[in-house]
Amino acid sequence: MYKTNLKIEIIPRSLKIRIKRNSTNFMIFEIDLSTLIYSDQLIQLTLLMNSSLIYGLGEQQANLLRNNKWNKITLFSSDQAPEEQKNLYGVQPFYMVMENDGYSHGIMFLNSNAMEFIIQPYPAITFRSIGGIIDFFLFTGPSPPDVIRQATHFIGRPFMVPYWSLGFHLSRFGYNTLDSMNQTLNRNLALDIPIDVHWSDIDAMEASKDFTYDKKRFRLLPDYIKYLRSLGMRYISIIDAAIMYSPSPSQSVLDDSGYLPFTQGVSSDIFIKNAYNKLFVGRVWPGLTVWPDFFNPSVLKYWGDQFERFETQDEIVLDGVWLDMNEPANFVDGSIVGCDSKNLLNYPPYPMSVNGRNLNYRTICMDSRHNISTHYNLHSLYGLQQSKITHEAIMQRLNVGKRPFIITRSNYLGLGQYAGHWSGDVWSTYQDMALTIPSMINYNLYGIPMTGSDICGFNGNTTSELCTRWHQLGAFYPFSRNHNTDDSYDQDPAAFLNSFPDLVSSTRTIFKIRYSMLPYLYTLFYLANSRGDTVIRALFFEFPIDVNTYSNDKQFLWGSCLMITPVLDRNTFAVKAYFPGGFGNWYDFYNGTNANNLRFGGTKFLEKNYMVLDAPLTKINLHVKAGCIMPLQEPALNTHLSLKNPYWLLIALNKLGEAEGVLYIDDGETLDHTVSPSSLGPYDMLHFKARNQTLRSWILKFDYLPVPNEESSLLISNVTLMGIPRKPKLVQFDSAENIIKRSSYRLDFTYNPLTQVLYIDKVTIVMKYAFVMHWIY
Ligand code: MIG
Repeated sequence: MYKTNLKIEIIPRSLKIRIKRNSTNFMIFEIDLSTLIYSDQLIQLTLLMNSSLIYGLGEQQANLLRNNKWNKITLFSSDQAPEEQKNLYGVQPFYMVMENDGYSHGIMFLNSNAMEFIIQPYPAITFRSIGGIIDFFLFTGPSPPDVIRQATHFIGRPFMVPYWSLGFHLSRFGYNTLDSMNQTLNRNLALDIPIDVHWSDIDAMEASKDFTYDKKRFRLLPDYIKYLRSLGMRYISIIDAAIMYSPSPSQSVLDDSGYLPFTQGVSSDIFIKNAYNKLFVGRVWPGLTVWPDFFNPSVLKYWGDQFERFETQDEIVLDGVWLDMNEPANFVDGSIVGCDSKNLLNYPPYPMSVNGRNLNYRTICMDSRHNISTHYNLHSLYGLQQSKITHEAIMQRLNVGKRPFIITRSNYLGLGQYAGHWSGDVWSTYQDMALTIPSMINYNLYGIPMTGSDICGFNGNTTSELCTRWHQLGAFYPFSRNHNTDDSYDQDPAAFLNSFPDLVSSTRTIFKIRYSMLPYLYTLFYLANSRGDTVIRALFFEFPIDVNTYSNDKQFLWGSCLMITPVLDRNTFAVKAYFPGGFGNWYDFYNGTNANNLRFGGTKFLEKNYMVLDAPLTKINLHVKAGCIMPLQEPALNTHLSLKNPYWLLIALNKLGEAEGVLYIDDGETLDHTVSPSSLGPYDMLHFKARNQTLRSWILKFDYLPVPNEESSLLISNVTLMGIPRKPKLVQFDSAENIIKRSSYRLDFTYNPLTQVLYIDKVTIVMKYAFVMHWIY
């Protein structure tokens, strides 16, 4: 708590405490301690507030601005496909409040038991938990980005993603054979769809057992992984939390003929126990199962051993790990013989309802035992702890010196340090597609910017049109993966070639655009990792004094520079868009026209910064904010190839003729130097600034070149300036040290008077040296 920002008032002759913001006198909350409940298995606390603009509290499927009409939000990790008002896979007891004047604060309840938040129209919020202590934190901002920087400073900043993980991911449950997996990849590559990562699901395992692959149906998987790598691509496999229970006939720990992930877990004694100190046995995909206790100090070695054996003996070399079923999910309620009914852990005195069921529904009994406590206390931390152990095991044992890449379903505060999250089993519906936007925005508020949803939906069959729109939206998920359930039709882009070729062309186009924007996206991830910035932002985040933005969750931003306005409805070819800061504040990404001038193009102009934009089936609307310089790069079929291409600068001048931006570059995989002091990866940090008809670069740091000692391995080949009012007489390049020594020369350019865009597209600028460029009227 930044105490100096706050005033604490103790109301005389009462037990009321008021916390106010000094500068505005805004009451952040009032607690009446006489209403407090503080017992062993029930804690309750109410904060009276002065604003009902509440965001966060996950994981739920909901609109961005939380409904405050007695809205009861339960948090408890559950294997529950997204549905509104249900508690889902993750637990994020954090919310942000917009005050007045654009100020904001964040509140975090650091409690791991099953809990409820009740948002009331007073406004007020009641927090209830069935265990633990009251440990809550206030982050005073005052701007929304400040709140998140403070919160992630406290819970841990997001891990630095490998560059390749920002490419397109192709996956499905139910390839069933390596042939079909391979064919799916090849038919998409043949259509020039960029792909970086191919994933396999539990159907590639032998009888759904972790750390195995089916040696018949996926016999050549090790070779396939080599093939992917030869194309510059990567491979990721699912790992389920539960391990098959398979005691060997001899019952001897020296007998390693059985299923080693089980027998080794027994010999190192790392599985969760029941209340009688025997193995806790439930049932998941492989049949009877046990669960590793990721809180046991011996589990790190055990877990690392499994990955290492999979890699060295089976030659399954993973570039990343996909952690599923780690709520933990179970096909039966509790153990195979149920849960003991006569105890206060399985049946607590305050019977908190979890999606209308009791706590043990389809998970493990609350009285089961971990090394450090009962499952009752640790349930919602299981996915976090598994991610942390997986992160450490991979880093120490397999990818030494490289960034681990983990995507997990269950999660808790602080997860962002170790892993990203996908939103689970969304349905192939427009409704679910639309609600992936608030999901993604919220995970950025929780410090987990590497997030996204299954493109085209997981459950149910998608339609061609929905899937076209979903690829357009999904191209702007930080974690961009097409994934599908095993009993639905194929939904990879190439599957639509004959039935709906528009999907293929639209997807190709939009993913080329995504790939061209990866240097910008990667820089955002660097800023998230180094200082807690968000990657995906709601409009209100950047325009907090504009109340029109407060409930907008149909549009979103990449950083502060790119606004994305997807079509979220069927049979809809125009979309109403809000332009925060006014039309003049935004340029059309595709042709560079300032939105103020778009009315001349026949677009319907509405009042108050709203406009109806054309949105034909193959187009998603994108706008660049005036004042921004976005670093781009010529796209390619994957990031291994695109990283060899020259960079482009997209410059959107504001009314004063100014713009700026930064670019972060490194090798894309070395452990991040900002978080891990032990690694010293070299990187480049460039700052670009345009003003007074001059573009300048500053080299803040430059010690990385893709090809060592080869200066031409980092070049800018293209500069596009939006908002140039008339044709310049000449464009001149100056550089004290650039490749053409002490020279000043004229550059070729073209100018489009209709769009007012200046294209300088035949340059060769060596990024290593500062440069200056003038356009002269
Ligand atoms: O019981 O591994 O959310 O992405 O394809 C379902 C099969 C288990 C749920 C995951 C989904 C995955 C599926 N899994």
